[in-house]
Amino acid sequence: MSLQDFLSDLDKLVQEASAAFDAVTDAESLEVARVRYVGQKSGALRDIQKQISKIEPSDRKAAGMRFNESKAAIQDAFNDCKQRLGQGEAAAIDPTFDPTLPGLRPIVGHIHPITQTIEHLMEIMGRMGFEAAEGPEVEDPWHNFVALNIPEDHPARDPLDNFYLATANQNGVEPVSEGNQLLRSQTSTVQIRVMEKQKPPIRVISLGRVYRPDAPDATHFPMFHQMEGLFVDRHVTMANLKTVLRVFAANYLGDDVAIRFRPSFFPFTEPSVEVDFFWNDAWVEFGGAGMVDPNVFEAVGYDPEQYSGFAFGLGVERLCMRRHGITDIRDLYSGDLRFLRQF
Ligand code: FA5
Repeated sequence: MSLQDFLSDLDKLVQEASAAFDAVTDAESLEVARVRYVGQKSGALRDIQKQISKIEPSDRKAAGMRFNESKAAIQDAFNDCKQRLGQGEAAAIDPTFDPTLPGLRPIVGHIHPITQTIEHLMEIMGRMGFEAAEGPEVEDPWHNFVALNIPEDHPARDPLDNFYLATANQNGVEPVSEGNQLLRSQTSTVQIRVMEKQKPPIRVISLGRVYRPDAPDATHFPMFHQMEGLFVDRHVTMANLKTVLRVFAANYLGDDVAIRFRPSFFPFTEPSVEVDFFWNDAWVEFGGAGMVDPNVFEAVGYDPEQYSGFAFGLGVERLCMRRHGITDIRDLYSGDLRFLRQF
């Protein structure tokens, strides 16, 4: 093939391709023109490139240079056409792409409502000077019962009311006994752990999981969270307890909340009370509280003649549900993202 013929074919192709891209009116005709002229597999440019090998070797360099110029010109015509259609790269990839449609919201994970509640409660109590303390979820009977003034024959230690851990020896699994370790049934265990390590004054809260073999219903779950508070110093009174809980409730639920104590019994506090908050026209029980029993102080080596203190334990799920208007505790643990994404 002569160089002359090759160059005139090349010029014709540039003219033809430019005219074709000029005539394009929509994404579909753009795609047809693209395949025809710049297509990698069988486009016209590709075909003409193959002719270079048939030209006299001395003319091939010139042919190659002109080919590259023509290729750039056709590519420019194609790019101009794409821009003219206002569809950019995406149109060439997918002619059905409509850049004016709203995008898809990316799925971003977020913090579980109970974790959010825990962070909020820590923040409120932190402002009143309560530091966070932690204890293990697998506990021994000393911290879960004995040091909390719950003696060996107390019904609260019944295996039917607790998740005792089974132990095994070479003969197999041994029967569960009340001396075994257990999943803690209350965060009051952390009171003991803190007092064993620190001397008064003490002002701590502990937020964590507890476990009880309660049948699940709208307000009960076998695993739930408690917020334990402990304040020990000289001359601490029940009035201090009520003030701290009222300030807490006002911060968490709002200024219009009222607080009520009802007489109750817990082995580790004397006197003991149930704590109710009045909010949105109803009294709701949130937990228990009281003045630390002298027997508990003795178990951790504090002198009950010198020190007094209060303690409270509130249900975190109950607080979260009340604030957000959640009516069934099971929703929090169903793993249903349609529910969880609301918080
Ligand atoms: C206690 O657990 C005491 N340790 C509280 C306490 C601490 C008293 C310090 C005195 C001093 P009680 O068993 O009542 O108390 O539980 C406290 C709160 O936990 C309840 O009021 C309730 O809000 C929540 N709760 C109890 N059982 C469940 C459950 N199965 N599911 C969800 N929340 C629960």
